[in-house]
Amino acid sequence: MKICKIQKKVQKVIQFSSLGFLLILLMGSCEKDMSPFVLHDNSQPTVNPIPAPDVIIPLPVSDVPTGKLFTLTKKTNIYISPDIQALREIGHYLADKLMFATGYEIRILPTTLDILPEGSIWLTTKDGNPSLGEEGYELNVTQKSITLFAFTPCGVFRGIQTLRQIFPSSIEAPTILPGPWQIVTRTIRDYPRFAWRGAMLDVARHFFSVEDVKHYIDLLAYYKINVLHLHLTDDQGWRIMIESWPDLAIYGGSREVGGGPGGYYSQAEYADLVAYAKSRYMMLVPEIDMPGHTNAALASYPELNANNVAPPLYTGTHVGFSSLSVHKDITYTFVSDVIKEVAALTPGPYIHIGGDEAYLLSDSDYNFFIQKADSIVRSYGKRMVGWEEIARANISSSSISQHWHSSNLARTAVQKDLKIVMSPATKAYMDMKYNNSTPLGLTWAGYTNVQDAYTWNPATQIDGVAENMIMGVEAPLWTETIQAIDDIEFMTFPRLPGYAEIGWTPEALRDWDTYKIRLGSHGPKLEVMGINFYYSPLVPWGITDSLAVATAR
Ligand code: TNX
Repeated sequence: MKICKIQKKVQKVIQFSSLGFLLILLMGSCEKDMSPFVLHDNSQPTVNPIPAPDVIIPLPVSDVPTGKLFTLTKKTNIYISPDIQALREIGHYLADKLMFATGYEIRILPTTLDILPEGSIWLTTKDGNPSLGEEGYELNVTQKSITLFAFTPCGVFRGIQTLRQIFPSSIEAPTILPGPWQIVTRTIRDYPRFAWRGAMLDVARHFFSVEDVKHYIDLLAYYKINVLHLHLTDDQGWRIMIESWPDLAIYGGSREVGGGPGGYYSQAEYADLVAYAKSRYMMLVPEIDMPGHTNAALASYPELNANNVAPPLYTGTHVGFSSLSVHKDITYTFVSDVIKEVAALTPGPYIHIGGDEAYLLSDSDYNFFIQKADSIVRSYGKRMVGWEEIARANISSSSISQHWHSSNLARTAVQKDLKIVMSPATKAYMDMKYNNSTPLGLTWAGYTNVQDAYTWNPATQIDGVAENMIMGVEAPLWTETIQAIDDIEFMTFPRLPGYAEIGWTPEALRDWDTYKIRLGSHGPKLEVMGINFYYSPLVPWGITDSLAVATAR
């Protein structure tokens, strides 16, 4: 009876937490016909379906709970059809994700059947429904099985992130836990609002290892982010080997902000990152920032300077003091060689050329350079992306302008028929401090708390820039003050899930008051994953299951 009272009390508090859900299941219900979560009341009907705990970020387009439970057991296998490599790999990815906490050796089995053994997970693009699009999926969880349908393997991969999120948080634990591994039965139909849902990482101000970037890719994938924009070069460092200009990386990459040793990616390492991102259905967009933000290049090759004198390496944090020489022929040999090598290593269609804060150049010199860069990028079969300033130049309408600061430049871009990626610094810059006690980050665009980061609509952010001109959203993390993966996690979480939801979920379904509760339910998930996130007081954090993890260790 006592347990029953406690249960009734905690039900309300923890009903949105998947761990809470697990706890309630473990406690059992106090009356036979009473389902978890439903307060017993004589006026209520006695059949009480189990509502699906509302934990998915980004929120799906539709999610209909059906009131039962599916249980993952040691007999569960993953079936795939058709038997193609992409689905096999996704099957293994899912099995790996489920294996650590459950301890089950889940097998990946091709099938041609539509009826599978009880307890199975079926991943399929068979008879895929094109109306789901490239990234959409349908997830059907019944008592007997889980079916994940999509039109493409990418859609299956996105659906797997949803599946991971609806298991108890402890499914993400690195060590074996007892379970039970249950989820509420439901039918989800889901697809994204925007095609471009990005995160940018500045590896130039501080360098981050391949391992760190892969870890970051995994965190982004959990929230269905599909673009990783790597800011590879800046005044403080050049981070990718260019074989035809090797000193860019060897010398130009040898420092970082604060004077540390920096580093760079060999071409093989960069290709490894591209492949890793691809395995998470994420496109890598490389940025070579030009004509400003080029001190590292200018320091490496004297001939790139107007006076043929190389400046020293720079380890401070000022911007706007360096420029390529726009009227020297060698500049375009350099740009062409670099773009050629980067394009050859990058399967995605985009090359980002920066173009921001070129304060040393006149408008006409700037425009001259950007037009040249645009045609060079196109000559290697790619589309140019640049920060919003590029919209001033006369460039091809296949190019993309990334809004960060100026509404006027965004409107100029739209007038020129350029598509826009929305990264308004006042909302989407993850290097802005949460508030005045945030130990890391900058403040030039103001503080951005978790609510500010979530409560804006890309399609109404700028007068005259409507949804049809917007490719999507991207949240940059500039790293002047960010030195380690723990710092990346602290500034990114918990803002990033909000950007992911802005990019994915229909605007009409978004609302801070319900989102913050879902975000709170991700606290236990992030904890179990070991992420160093900021416990924003604006978020009602769920009950953690770190205790369970500690016991297992
Ligand atoms: C502005 S936004 C920059 C970067 C800085 C950032 C710091 C943009 C295109 N340029 O060079 O790192 O502010 O928040």
